[in-house]
Amino acid sequence: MRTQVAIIGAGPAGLLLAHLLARGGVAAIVVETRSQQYVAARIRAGILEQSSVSLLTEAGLGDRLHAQGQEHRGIYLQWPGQRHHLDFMDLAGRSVWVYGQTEVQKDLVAAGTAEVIYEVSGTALHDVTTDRPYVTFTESDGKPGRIDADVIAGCDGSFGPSRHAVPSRAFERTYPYSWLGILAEVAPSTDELIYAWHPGGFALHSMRSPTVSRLYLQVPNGTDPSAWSDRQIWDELAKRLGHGQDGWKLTPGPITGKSVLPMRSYVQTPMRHGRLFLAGDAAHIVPPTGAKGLNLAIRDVALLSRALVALLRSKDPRLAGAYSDTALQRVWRCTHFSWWMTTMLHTSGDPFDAQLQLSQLRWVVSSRAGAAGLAENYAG
Ligand code: RFL
Ligand code: PHB
Repeated sequence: MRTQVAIIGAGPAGLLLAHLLARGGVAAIVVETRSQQYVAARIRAGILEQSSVSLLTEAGLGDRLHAQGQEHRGIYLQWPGQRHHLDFMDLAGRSVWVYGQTEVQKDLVAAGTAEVIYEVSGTALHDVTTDRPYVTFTESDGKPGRIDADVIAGCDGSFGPSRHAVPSRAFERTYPYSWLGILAEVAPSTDELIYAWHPGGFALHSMRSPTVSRLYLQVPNGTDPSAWSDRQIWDELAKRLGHGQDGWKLTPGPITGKSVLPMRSYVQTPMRHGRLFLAGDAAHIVPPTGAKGLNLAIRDVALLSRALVALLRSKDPRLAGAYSDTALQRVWRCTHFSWWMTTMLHTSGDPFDAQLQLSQLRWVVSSRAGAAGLAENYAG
């Protein structure tokens, strides 16, 4: 097979890149190890920042988002005895939207613009420093496959082969805690997300729709999700989120999904090697506290699609040459913000750290500059 851009990975980065390239008149083929159903059902991110919503809307992918997504003006930040609302519209002139990654993925599949070969194995990249790179793989029926292209886009997440094909420097931070996340068939007990500092550990009340809640608890690394009964999870969430505080109640409901998510910051530089370009989780991972992972992936492919259209249609290499440096500026901003939110809100067991965190939280909610800094970063 021959195409202009061979894309590895049909997550949000890969499918959106194929969609934007098609709109720009550039052909692409995507290869993906998992099935279409598996990719569409993976429960991951839930918050889109304003710039992601604008980009998806301009790309013709905004109909369901605007009909079913929930626009939020801000978030609540809290610690025992205190809950404060940060109004992003007022502080930064921007809002955020609750719309699950699964929904973005469904919209991309429904658009039907991407040609995807699902359930491949043994994906390998070849000759990436030449003008004729190619990708080989084995199709689900055992037949060998090969895509010859002008460019390869590595959108294969943190476990894919693309990042290993870039001789690069990696910057990394691991954290001594994970998140236990649940999905529950119950109306959210809050109108906007609650980020809670608590001496027993961080908790987050998020949501997916008016009838589905998504909640998280800070837990030690290596926690087995089945070690927590549903009852224990709801009790711990109630404690950390302040059930009873000023009359607020957390309503429990049936838990339909439970998983543990490790926390990591990772940035690989550069994001390009010859004719191979990395985008999304293939190049960087952020801990989910700042809700940035999916938004960064969307931002990368917005830049990359413009660069590849210029390179392949107008033979103009300038944007492609600038891609890695331009993308990394925003990657590092989000890496810092995600690290800052994470270290401000997760307890380490050290009483000195706890006092610094509480002091910082008081400053963020009481200083317009502090609140605006958080709002500008969170809302994108
Ligand atoms: P994805 O979504 O991981 O997609 C990469 C795709 O590449 C495929 N792949 C291959 N295909 C072909 N050949 C190979 N050898 C391949 N190896 C892998 C994979 O099957 C997959 O389909 O990366 P992408 O597109 O860059 O999108 C990034 C986002 O998915 C990610 O940043 C966020 O979901 C991060 N994230 C979360 N972010 C949040 O803001 N809030 C969350 O609650 C949240 N939860 C999560 C998450 C990431 C998770 N992962 C990756 C472990 C929960 C999890 C479990
Ligand atoms: C989610 O809804 O999954 C979510 C929301 C905000 C975050 C992280 C995850 O910071």
